[in-house]
Amino acid sequence: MVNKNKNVNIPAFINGMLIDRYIDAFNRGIELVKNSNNIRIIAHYDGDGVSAASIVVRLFQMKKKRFHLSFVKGVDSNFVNMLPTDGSTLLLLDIGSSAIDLIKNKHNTILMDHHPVVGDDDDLINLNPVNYGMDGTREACGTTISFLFTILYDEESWNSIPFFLAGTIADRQHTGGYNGLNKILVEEAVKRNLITVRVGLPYYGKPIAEEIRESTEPYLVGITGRDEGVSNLLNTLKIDDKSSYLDLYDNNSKLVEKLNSYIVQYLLNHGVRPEIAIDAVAPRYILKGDIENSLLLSSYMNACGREGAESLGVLYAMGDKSQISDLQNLQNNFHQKVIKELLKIESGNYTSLKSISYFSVEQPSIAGAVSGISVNYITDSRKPLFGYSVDGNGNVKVSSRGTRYMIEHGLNLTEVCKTAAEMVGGKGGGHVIASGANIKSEHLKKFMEIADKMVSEQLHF
Ligand SMILES: [Mn+2]
Repeated sequence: MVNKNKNVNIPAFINGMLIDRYIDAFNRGIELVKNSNNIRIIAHYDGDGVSAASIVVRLFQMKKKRFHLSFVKGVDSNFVNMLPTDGSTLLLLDIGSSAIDLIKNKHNTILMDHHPVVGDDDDLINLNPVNYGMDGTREACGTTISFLFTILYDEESWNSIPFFLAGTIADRQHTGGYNGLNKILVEEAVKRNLITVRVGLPYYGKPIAEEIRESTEPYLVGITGRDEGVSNLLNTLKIDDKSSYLDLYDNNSKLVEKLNSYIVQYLLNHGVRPEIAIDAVAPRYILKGDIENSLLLSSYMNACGREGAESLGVLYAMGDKSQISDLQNLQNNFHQKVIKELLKIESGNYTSLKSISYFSVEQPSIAGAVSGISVNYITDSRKPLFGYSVDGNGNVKVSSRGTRYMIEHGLNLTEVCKTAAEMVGGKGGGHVIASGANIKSEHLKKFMEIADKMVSEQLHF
């Protein structure tokens, strides 16, 4: 294939993946950053946003570029106040697609988001994969685009691959196997010997009892979070609770197979959709460096954002290894809160309407994680799940999650959250599979009723 672009050399492995006007947009973005010495970065505070920021910051560190980085929870007045007014280059990571009309210096703005674009993107350097024929929920997320941007800028950036995996996993892009641009990048990383792949359960080097008890994906109803359930399982299979999955993997493949199939069968027996149950045994990506487990790194990047300490993840990415113990503590803290809420849902602590279910959670930052896991492993596989939290001023933040199975049968949570929120005077939107809304507490019941009605009309099993 002839490469018409003079500034960026499009590597062969990506040939045919990006349409010409997408390559052109990358070109213009790279050119803009090359000529900028003061770069404003605004990133979403979740695992995708923190990883995307880590990736671009690593490039700027290498290129000795001056930058200023902030994280935001959403498009609000805080976000608007952060927008540069001095004409400096603006990078929007995993956020901003719904706010492009608010941006003054569009020609100095590079959008590396994967949420649906609202408004006129004519003057913007729009790198949103959705605008170039890709699926923003499985083929590319904010991290994917940031990573691609940096490797096109300088091939050295391939060494940011751990953060590519961390961010794409945090965004759930890997479920059911990587696709599209994500897949191409992962395959290339394997070819370059930067990562290795092992197919198995998502357990690693810790004692197996601890891994099964603490893992939430897969979440095993009756077992996860409980010592007794875990020891019953291990006794049944005659597995020493102190051995690690890695040990077993290397030394006892028969026992690993037994454990793998037991867990898949267990999930199926507990009403988990087959495609999700089967996906418990999946490719696991092993990194080179201090943190080998890509799932763990992903969990660190997510937890530091959710716990309001994004900079820890970014500093670690910039080479500060002293951050690891703090990241560990944050992750553990976040994870325990999620497990506590999951156990509550397992014991029936949620409301079920005709076509949706909903539950309340104390801390808004864990609502998405809890609904995402519950909808796959605990609650009705035909009902999307809505988690909400109310702050001291009566503001409600809603986080909803569906599954691919529901999407295939008509679910569109973007529409549901947007319309239901607007009908009660609030705001909402996001992905078809994962969306959110901000409303007032007195309208909560009405919002759920509208959402239930809309989902009833959308879903046809
Ligand atoms: Mn994202």
